[in-house]
Amino acid sequence: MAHTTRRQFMTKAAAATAGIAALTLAAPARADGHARTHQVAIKGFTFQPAQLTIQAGDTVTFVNEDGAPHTATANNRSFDTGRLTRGQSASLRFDQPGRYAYFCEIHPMMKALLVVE
Ligand SMILES: [Cu+2]
Repeated sequence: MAHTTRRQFMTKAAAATAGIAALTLAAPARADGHARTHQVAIKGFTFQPAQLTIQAGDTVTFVNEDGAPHTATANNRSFDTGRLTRGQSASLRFDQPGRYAYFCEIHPMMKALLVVE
């Protein structure tokens, strides 16, 4: 069992404004009850994998393995891990299908894509 910490990164009002329920813990999980947790490593100033496809209801844990601080921030601001220093992680659940391009706010050349099916 992975030891992940769930953190609320946006208020419900902010999430509603963004048109998503991705960070609402009360939202239903996948119908089959087998929501998974995926991991994206942030290392070498890259997101690995650079493209990840998950199912709605799944959780993604972003782990910063670099010495430099990073964020994983949606281009449309629908999600944001906030600043992660070395060894820190943030777990976000995605309930709304879509293609979410994201980047690092500190190093905007760092880009990746999350696809929620
Ligand atoms: Cu960065």
